[in-house]
Amino acid sequence: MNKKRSTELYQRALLSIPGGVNSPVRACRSVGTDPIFIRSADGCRLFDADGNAYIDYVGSWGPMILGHRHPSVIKAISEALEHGTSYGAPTELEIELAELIVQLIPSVDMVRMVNSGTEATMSAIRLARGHTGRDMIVKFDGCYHGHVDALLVEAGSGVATLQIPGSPGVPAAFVEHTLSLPYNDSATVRKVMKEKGEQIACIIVEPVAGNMGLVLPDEVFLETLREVTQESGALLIFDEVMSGFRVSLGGAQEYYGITPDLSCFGKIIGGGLPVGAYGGRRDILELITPQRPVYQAGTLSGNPLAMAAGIATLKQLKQPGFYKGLEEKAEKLINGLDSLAKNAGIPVFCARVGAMLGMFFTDRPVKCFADAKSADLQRFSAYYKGMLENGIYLAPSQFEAFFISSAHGDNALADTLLAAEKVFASL
Ligand code: HOZ
Repeated sequence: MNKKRSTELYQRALLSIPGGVNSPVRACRSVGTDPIFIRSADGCRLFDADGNAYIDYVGSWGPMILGHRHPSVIKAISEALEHGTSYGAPTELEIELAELIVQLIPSVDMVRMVNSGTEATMSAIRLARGHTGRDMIVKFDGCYHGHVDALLVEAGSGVATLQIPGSPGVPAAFVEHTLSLPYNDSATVRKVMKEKGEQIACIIVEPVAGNMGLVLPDEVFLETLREVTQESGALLIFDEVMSGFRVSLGGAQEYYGITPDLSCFGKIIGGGLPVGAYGGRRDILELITPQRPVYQAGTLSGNPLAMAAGIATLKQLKQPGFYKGLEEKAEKLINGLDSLAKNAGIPVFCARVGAMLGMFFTDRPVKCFADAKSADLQRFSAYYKGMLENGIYLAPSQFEAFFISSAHGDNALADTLLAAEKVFASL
């Protein structure tokens, strides 16, 4: 595979951008390769600067549930563009997207738009602290909620990929109110909440963990979180930046039947443009400025192009049968990968919920961060590189999920399984 142009671009990027990238995982360091530079995308395919084509299972890390350049999304952005790009003033588009989210997520009475998932979780934490008058927060090992200082403790995604414990630049005082507990460990959650529950402002969790690879909640974990927060007066925050509108139309909260107090969204609600949002109970959301004093603001929040892309995307997702079709593809792919790996004698642990998928190179079930970290990272690197050589674009880390879109057709799935069979045989 020719990578000449990508290599040149990477060398150039290294001179003006730290690490040559604007987000660390995409630098591909943990898998021992250099990043591929993308020139364009269409449907389920990416095309790089050297003209190579790939079947894409990153989907811009989640947003591209309709595939790239979906006609209705492109049309909506083009129409919004005719009017202007940013006003820093209210528009009808913001109301329309907020109304759609309120309509589709029953726990959300009101929603505030921001520009990224990080902003959403940071603002939701502040709101929970403002609402409860408490400082301490509980998160879970291996969950990643963006690069918020207080949430980088034992975090997943890039922090896990780079195998660093947290980050320099985060003062100890900023994390002294953060407790990080093992995911899916309901007994520890109960114990901690019994001892400290009255000091806890909130529990924040990825209801489907997608930043330590894909780790699903067990039958009682989310229920336990709901129960202990209700008992202690803490708020339950679901970080649905990844799972929202992906595992089902109503997100993980609908799929597992648990109602959080606050939810964070991002990725899909922006249809591929930069959007985040946090929402939930009206009595809590009304504490935000300018109504009441919990401060949060943003110049580009509610950007008209991003709102238009989000509205067009959510309208497509509402079409009858959309998720059924997507799940069928996802099921076919994960079952195929699982049996091909096993036939080749490669132990893997596969998981799927909706159109979110994961595969760990391990012979044991993965239920928490410690399990995820025991996966064979060298084997993952070899798999990643082999798949890329065979035209399959995966997230370059064992600690990330992978995504399928409605644009992944039968041929793309068959080609992916053919590539996987070849690569598994070589591992
Ligand atoms: N942290 C995101 C994935 N969980 C994005 C990584 C990237 O864009 O490089």
